[in-house]
Amino acid sequence: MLNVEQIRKDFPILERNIAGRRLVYLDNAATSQKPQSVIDALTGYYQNYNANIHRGIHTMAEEATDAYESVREQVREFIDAENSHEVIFTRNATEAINLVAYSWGNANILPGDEIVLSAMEHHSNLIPWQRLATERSAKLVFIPVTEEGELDMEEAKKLITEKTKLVAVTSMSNVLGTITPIKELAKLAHAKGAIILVDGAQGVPHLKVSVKDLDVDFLAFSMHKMLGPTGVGILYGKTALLEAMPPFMSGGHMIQSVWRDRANWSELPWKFEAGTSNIADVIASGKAIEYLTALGMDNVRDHEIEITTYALNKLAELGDIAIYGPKDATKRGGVIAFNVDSIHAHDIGQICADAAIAVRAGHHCCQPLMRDLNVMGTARASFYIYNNKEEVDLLFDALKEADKVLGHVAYR
Ligand code: C6P
Repeated sequence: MLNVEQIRKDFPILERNIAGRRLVYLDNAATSQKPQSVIDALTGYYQNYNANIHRGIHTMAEEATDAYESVREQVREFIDAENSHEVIFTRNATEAINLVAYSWGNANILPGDEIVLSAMEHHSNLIPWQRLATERSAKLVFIPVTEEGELDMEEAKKLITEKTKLVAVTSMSNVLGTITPIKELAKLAHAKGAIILVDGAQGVPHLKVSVKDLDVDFLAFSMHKMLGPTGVGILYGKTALLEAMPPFMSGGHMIQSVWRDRANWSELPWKFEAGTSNIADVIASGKAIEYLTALGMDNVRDHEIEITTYALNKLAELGDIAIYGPKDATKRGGVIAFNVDSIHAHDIGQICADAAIAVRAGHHCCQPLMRDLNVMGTARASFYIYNNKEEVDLLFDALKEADKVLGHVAYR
């Protein structure tokens, strides 16, 4: 189990007061806070060895290159990939998914092909496929979500067919919290000759991941949701797929030789990293991985189950609350989307903000799922390694207040 009180000391922002109250940060699904080691790595790079990478041969250029490339190896180890050249640095998970949609998608999706998604995808794992499907006259197919908020695997078995070229699914919903059975989906996809891309933006920060064990073809995630800085996404891809794909962006650094009328490409992973990389943020991301590795991802998950179970039970005491997603915390991550009576989600967000509690309110970039749930939006609390039960109690108190002030009268 995690020593949450000890962990909290590593996150200076948690000392912050807002309008005289201690900050309660429950918006971790949007972005996590950063430990001091990550902040120090950022300033350390700029203070001591700021230089461009892969180009210079001076000392600082070599130091920066070594630091940057060593994070690639850390990421490889963290997700248990075969080779570090299968790890591509992008700006965020969204860009990683777009890279696959443009580069692999345009080369492989033909008219009539089917791309299978789930009904709970974030827009980042929906719109790139919508655009590809429109351009290539392909079809999008959606695996539904059951009443219990789980992915309907019986339907998945029927919907993944010989026509399927790609299954692209989230490993954890940023609204329902639902954890999807990726290993099973990978087997279903491969049995039909399709490949699988996993949107790990929510899953990777919270669950132990082995791309080898899951046998996924692509995995996309963002470091900023797992203690790292913004501006760093990861695309993992199997070597054979990445080697066969044309570059996504082109320009400096991704080439081997250039003539006036043509060029050929660098080897992996640099073929996909055109231009100057986000050096400082990648280097600081290494400290985030170090931090999570030291805690142990099994412990991170155990803490999440404990605090989510507590929160689900506590919030249910309100009575007037609708909580979306699986009831059992072992089937979901620490993301709780909810509505209280008929109070608008933004009003809940505001009342929480007045109590220095940061939650998110809105459609969470999942408008199709909101339509399925028949709501305009929800409020959402999301937890991470530094959240404790007292913070859940403070959220409960704020919601009770919202219900007292606005419940029963709001929007009726
Ligand atoms: N969800 C949330 O508050 P980027 O922005 O590229 O780092 O991550 C996109 C993304 C992709 N998939 C899922 C499942 C996600 O949850 C997100 C980001 C944030 O829920 C911001 S909208």
